[in-house]
Parts: sequence; C-alpha cells; structure tokens
Amino acid sequence: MGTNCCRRRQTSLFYEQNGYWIAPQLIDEARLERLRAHMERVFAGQFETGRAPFDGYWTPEQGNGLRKTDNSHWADLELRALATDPVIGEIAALLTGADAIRLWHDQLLFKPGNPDRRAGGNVGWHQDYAYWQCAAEPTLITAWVAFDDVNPDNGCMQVVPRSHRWGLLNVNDFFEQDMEKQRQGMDIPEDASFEPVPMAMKAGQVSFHHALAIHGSGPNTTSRPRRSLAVHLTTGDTRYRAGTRGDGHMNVGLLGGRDGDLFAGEAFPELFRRN
Ligand SMILES: O=C(O)CCC(=O)C(=O)O
Repeated sequence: MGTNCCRRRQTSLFYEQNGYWIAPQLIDEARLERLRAHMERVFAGQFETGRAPFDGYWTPEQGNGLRKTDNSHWADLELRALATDPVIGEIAALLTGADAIRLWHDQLLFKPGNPDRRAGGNVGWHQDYAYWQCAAEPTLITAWVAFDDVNPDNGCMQVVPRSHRWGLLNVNDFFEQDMEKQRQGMDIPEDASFEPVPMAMKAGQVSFHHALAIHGSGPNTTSRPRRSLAVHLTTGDTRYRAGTRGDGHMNVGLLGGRDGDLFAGEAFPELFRRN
C-alpha cells in the first residue's frame, strides 16, 4: 500500500514536471486485435452504431499521409469502450489531480508504412490547446493508445519535456510537414531548451500528454502501418469559453452551450469520478 502510494506520487510528480507520462501495457493482445479490426471497419465505412464519425480532415487524395478520423466513438462500440475506458480515466485523474474526467473527443490515427518517404505523414509541432481554446483553461490531457509497437522508425510521437510550462507558442500546426522550419521559428523561452524525446512504446501501452506540451511525429519509414487512438480528455471542471478559434471545433456545437458552461452532458461521457 505504502509502495503503491509512493509510485502514484512519483508518477504525478513526473507528469507535473515534464508534461507527459508513459504507462505500462494497459491493453492486452486480444483486445488490440479487436481494436485493429474495428479500426479497419470504420475506415471501410462500416458503422455499427449507424452513425458516421467526423472525417472532415481526410480525403483519399492525401494518399500516404496520416489518416485522421475524429470521434470514432460515435461510430463504433469497441472504439467507444476504449475512448471511455475507466482505467484511462483514473490515470488521467491521477496525473491532472482532477476529481472527474470526461471525454472531449477521440482521433483514430493511421500512419501508413512509407519506406520510400515519397509522401509526408509527419505531424507538425503543436500544442493541443492551440485548437482547444474553447476551454477556458488548458485543463485537458491526451491518452494516446498504441495499437502497434511504435518507435522513431515508424514515426512515434515526440514530446518536448517541460514545454507545458511555456504557455501557448506562436508555432502550432498539426498539418505542417516541415518540422525543422517550425522549430527554427518557435518562440521558446530564453532559459528553455527544445529537446524532444521519442515516446517509444509497445503495442497496448498508453502515453499521456498535457494540452500545452509541444509534440509532433516524423514519417513512418517502415512497410507496416502505425495505428493508434488518441483519447482527448477534459477534467470535470473544464468550462466553455466562447469567441475563440476553438469555436470552429466540431464538438463545440454538441455542447450547445453558453460562455462559462461546463463541458458535460451526453456528448462528453464521464470516464472517472472520485468517490
Ligand atoms: O499521432 C501523432 O503523431 C500525433 C497525435 C497528436 O497530436 C495527439 O494525440 O495529440
């Protein structure tokens, strides 16, 4: 019990200081197999709930680039169970210190193998909060679930430790392919250093990152796909702030809310609540 408590404290301290944390394997191989199969079904347009996900950021012309489908939990029950997994919610609560955790949205991510590097497939340096300023504070956290082993060869995510303390920066573009140009133009604080670390993981492991942590990913130079679900979460006290660029986010409409309303209700299912 004492050891467990000490481990929990070390985990939340690491997250507080670095803005990310990598969990051990949470998803076993049998569940991973189901998740990969359900991912394929969603991409093939088979929606077991009868409701389509949001596919507004992807067209087949993007070819070898990253395929990103938002809100797969609208379409598929296996993916929904993962996006609302209480274990992921409990870890997110531990890391953020929140009493409750809700789903904001999910992103099903497929980075095809691209050994000849003909097409991009990079995810440009960004902070998630740049897109989520419809939340009054950056009280959001992402759980990124690896469906395959990930490492620098297949374009695993890279995160910049401690960058969650730098505030919102000037360079934030998920779709930018020239990450070096982005880095050169980044207004990082004078006393800080930009030293990304690869979030290499085994399939079934889950990484967590703060909404202000700078992250991105390089190309998948292998011949196999890199598959994952990014589960974007809010703390239970996260409120809507009207009038920002975040109003363009597809989930803001679901709240149907007024400035100051809690991001809560059916569209934002609760993963975890502390008793
Ligand atoms: O999968 C990637 O490479 C990037 C995902 C991402 O930006 C996120 O989960 O916040």
